[in-house]
Amino acid sequence: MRFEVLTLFPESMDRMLGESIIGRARESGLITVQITNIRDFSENRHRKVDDYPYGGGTGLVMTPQPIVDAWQSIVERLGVRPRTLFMSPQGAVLNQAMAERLKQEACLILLCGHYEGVDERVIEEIVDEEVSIGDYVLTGGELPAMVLIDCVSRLVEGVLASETSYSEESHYSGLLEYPQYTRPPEYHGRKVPDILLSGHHAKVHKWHYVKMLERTRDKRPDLYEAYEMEHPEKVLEAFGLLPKKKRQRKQSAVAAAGITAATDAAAGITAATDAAMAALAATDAAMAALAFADNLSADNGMKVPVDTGREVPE
Ligand code: 6GU
Repeated sequence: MRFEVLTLFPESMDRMLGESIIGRARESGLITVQITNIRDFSENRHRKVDDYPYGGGTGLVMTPQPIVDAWQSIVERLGVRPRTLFMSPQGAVLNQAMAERLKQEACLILLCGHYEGVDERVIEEIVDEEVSIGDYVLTGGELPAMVLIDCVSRLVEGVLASETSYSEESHYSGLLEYPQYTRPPEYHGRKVPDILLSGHHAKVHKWHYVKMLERTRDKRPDLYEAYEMEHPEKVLEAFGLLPKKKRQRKQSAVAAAGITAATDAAAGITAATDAAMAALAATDAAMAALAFADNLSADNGMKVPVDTGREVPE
């Protein structure tokens, strides 16, 4: 994959992108990052690239000529017109899904603005998409471009050590990562959880998954809610709240919905009123499931916060 960067600050970007995993990926040819200095294309005799804004106001605006000519030189060199992104706080915010989509491109041009912005006609003429990296304002698009290059490059096959390494982790699956430990087994009195030293792979795997769920629920309830909607059974199973297969088959769809609502409430996710409404539809099943949830979370030692003060309406 190829990244063509248009910037006024080529040196610092090149240095940062020469290190670590991305640096190695560039050396091995898995990715190419070529950086073009916009100033080199200025037709102004002082190599000026900015000017005062029409209509007044503070700050300077990048003029269109050097940017569009620099961009044109890339298009001519490549013989194609790559998708052109403008790094801007006005863009859609980069996330893992966007990174997956951008990975499909053979080449991306990343335009980094500076000062108070770029002349609007540049955006009209060459930009396909504006991309932000979050809801805050930075002084330029260089750091965001590096964030994007890092985030997309690590999805390119061969860039990470093993092919599975990104698919297993974090935002890829919609969950945060489980806590990691290395030697020593005890540090400043803090012990590595016994289960990780047990060598019991199935148990370790289950522990990892439960920790991912717990962490996501505690740190990023927004991500957790989305994950839970997509994989309700996996979540219930991991917390030991899924009834045995046989029993489940006998239950009607309504009763199953009641169980889901009740166990959600037991995990402290759904607002009590919502749960109560859902539970009303299948009170018996909900009561049974709550008792079941109570029992299990009491004896399996897992941290499922159970809302014991809650009343299930008759
Ligand atoms: Cl892409 N550019 C600037 N200047 N500020 C930002 C940003 C981009 N994303 C978040 N803040």
